Amino acid sequence: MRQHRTPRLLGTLLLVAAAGISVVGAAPAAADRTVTPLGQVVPAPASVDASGSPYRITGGTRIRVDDSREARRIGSYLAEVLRPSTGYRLPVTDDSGRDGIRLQLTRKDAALGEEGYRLKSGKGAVTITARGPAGLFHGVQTLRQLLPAAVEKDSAQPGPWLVAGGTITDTPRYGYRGAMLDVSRHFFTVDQVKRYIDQLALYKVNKLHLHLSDDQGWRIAIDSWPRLATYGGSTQVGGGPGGYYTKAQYKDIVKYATSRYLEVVPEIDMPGHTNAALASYAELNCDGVAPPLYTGTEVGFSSLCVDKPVTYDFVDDVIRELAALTPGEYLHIGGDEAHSTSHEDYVAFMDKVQPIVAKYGKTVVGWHQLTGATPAKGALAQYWGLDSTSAAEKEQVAAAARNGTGLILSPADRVYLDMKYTKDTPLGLDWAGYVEVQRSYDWDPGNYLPGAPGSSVQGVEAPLWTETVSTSAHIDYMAFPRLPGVAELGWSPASTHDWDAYKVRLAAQGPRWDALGIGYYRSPQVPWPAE
Ligand code: TNX
Repeated sequence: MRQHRTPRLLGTLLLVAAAGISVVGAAPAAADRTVTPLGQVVPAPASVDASGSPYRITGGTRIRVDDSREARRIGSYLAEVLRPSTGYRLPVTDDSGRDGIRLQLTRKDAALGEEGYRLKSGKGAVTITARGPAGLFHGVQTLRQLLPAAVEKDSAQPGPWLVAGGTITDTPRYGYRGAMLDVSRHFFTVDQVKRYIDQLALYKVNKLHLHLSDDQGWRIAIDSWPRLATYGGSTQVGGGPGGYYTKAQYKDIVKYATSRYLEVVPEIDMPGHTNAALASYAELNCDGVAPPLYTGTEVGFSSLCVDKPVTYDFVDDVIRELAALTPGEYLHIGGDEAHSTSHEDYVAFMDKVQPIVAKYGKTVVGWHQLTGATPAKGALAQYWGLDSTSAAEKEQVAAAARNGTGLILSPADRVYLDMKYTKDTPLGLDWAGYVEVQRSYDWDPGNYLPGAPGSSVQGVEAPLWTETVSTSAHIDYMAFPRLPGVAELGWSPASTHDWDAYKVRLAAQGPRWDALGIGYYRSPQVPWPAE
């Protein structure tokens, strides 16, 4: 019965899609959910041409991959997503053929860049082509979203498994599309971080910024200063046991992130936010006295001792060991809320520390206070101000941007995932205000900061501070449904930006999160389908 309806339904969808209108209203009837319109994806694809017959995955479908390690690996990843719910065998093969699910790496189409892809779907095949493996992987995420939400379940479901006919050609707006997890205020295990990585990958996020140190805990083993982890990592907000990553565990996170085409950006926050380090080694303190470990949530009370030579031995060792563990380009040195460091000391400190980052082959990222010192050539500043931030502070950042400092935009009153949604939502802080879903999505990174050239914007990042967040269920609830909106700001062309269309696409993600076991905030701003 359902299939008989499909051609007529499809005709309607095509007409509507051609008119550039979004397709699914709130609470569509069950039969209408059979074929997801090609454009109903988060982040919105750059270009959609809906035409032709749908492709159907069946028990005989094969996943045909190029004869390359990366394509084969991505093919197996896709098979692992599809097998439990479809109940099909879905063998991955490098036998060429014109049918099935085809994953192809070809350098031909320069316009796709390293992260773009083309997805073509028709009667006999759905073919994803990309220049680089990251593009192929992002195309696979799109394919997942074009299948019914039940495809995400881990037990056999009825289907049918149809992919609407036509072509998506898709490339990202920005190269830096990040999410930050604060593993210092509360510690999160390797498995919890992997779970978040999988969620980020669904939305084509390509940077995982790990906030590895703060007043409440030091979370990465450093061989030359072992007490940082063993003592400085031994607690967390509220006084729990804390924890830290051994080098092998950190490498495991990096490897897992890499397999999902995310680059890990590690942060060691300094010169402030350093109580855990100061507590671990008395000699790092100007008075030579180690303070006690800290389990509260105040900020701005700690500082490394800027005048002591040992401070720079410490920084050099930490950055050297961390850089050696990190294949990515960036190393984040924090630099925020150094309220216990004089301005003069702050500038002197940053002048000494940034060259250490360069010495170990990494590019500096710092919170935007770094623009109050002299950002190194090539450094990125991460802006975390709000609408109410003073014009002078915004101008300081904009002036640095005009001078060549790249920007990552993380406005706290838009994309801080630790802000409460409303006064009644249980978790989160509210110092930057309440951040509902529309507020989080409805701004343009391209002309956000007055006086900063659009070309200085490298992308966006959604930080999740964890003073009030201590479990994966908490992460789910704070990140969903805001995170996909930030991911879309990073990926989709500005021309697709439209809250009314977005909220309908976002609503269609709800059943996917249900299927994946992601508990989300059911914002009244979003027309979730009836359960
Ligand atoms: C400000 S944003 C901080 C963090 C807190 C956060 C809580 C920034 C660079 N610093 O230390 O965790 O607010 O929202």
